[in-house]
Amino acid sequence: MATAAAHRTAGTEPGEAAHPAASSARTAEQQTAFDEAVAADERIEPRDWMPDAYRATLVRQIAQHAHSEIIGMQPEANWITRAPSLRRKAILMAKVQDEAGHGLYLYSAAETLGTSREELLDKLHSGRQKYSSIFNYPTLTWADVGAIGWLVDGAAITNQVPLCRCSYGPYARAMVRVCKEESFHQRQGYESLLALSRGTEAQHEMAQDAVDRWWWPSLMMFGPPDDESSHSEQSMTWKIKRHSNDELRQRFVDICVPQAESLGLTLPDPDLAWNEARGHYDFGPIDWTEFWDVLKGNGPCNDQRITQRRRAHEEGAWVREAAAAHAAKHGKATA
Ligand code: FAQ
Repeated sequence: MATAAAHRTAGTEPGEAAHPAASSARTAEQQTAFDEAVAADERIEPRDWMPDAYRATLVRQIAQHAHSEIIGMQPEANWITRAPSLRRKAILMAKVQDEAGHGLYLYSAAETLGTSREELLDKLHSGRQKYSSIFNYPTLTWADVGAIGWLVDGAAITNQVPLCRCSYGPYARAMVRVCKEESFHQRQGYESLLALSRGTEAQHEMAQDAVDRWWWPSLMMFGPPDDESSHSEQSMTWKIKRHSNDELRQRFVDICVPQAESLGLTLPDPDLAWNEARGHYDFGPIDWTEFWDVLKGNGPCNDQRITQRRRAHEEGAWVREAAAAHAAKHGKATA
């Protein structure tokens, strides 16, 4: 919408009066253009005017998402040296590298909102920003790698496919590629679990044990129930989020039940049952005390994850310095 876009562009027009009344009229005009663009399903782009709270919400969510991708490398990387075959090792290394790539797209998307990667990493390292609760659980056996692929990547896709239609352009576009890669991750996890489930009795038990441990934390990934979700309503009005936490959680359960049957594994929930009237599976209560406890830092691996992240950052300082020196030298040579 060309007219709305013209009003949306941030900044003061040349010669525009700095009078407070003129400035507040201009802001009202920009707010209207922003609201119209969101209502018309247009994309908001980095140089467009946007409300401060919209920008802050995006930075919060994108940063948390980016941090989840890079912290999420740790649980699976734990198994790279112990993968049971060269094929599995090569697949796992590629997957973990993909997660690093997702982190990069997302930090770049956050940079378009005026926040530097250094600032966001500093907030992660000092505990001022979050990452997904799911990555505070340990990977105890090789089957956990399959369970993460099937359930954690599966939950991530369910949550992220609607984000491809997020109102903020750079985030939505990053999600398109992320979702394609996550879809491959989900399938490799499923295939790996299937091989274990159809293997020896001990392998089948290992796969079942992994699913038993990862099922409930995967459901928690979608965030608190709708009546306790502080941001959902506003984020849905802004079309950052397209569905509520509970809607996406239900969609995920509905997808997983038949897949678990095909895998020959059971989901650890005695209340799981098809509800003809609702057209969905009913499922048992989620332990929200555990969820909030993990968010407070009391999960089984919170300390380990953040300590490892800080160490990796410190040990990588020379790489960043060398890359910056190279870029500066290259820039001078070009000039
Ligand atoms: N963990 O009001 P809401 C992946 C916080 S990527 C930790 O409902 P919102 C790929 C929330 O921040 C996984 N904190 O919040 C992969 C807020 O606290 P705040 C990450 C959580 O933002 C696979 C408070 O609770 N995906 O797995 C969680 O509207 C395998 C109230 O909650 C994304 O980040 C949680 N699970 O909805 C990588 C997707 N849930 O900030 C490696 C994008 C909620 O006020 C290996 N994010 N909180 O202090 C989103 O869609 C949303 O941010 C939600 C939360 C749905 C996660």
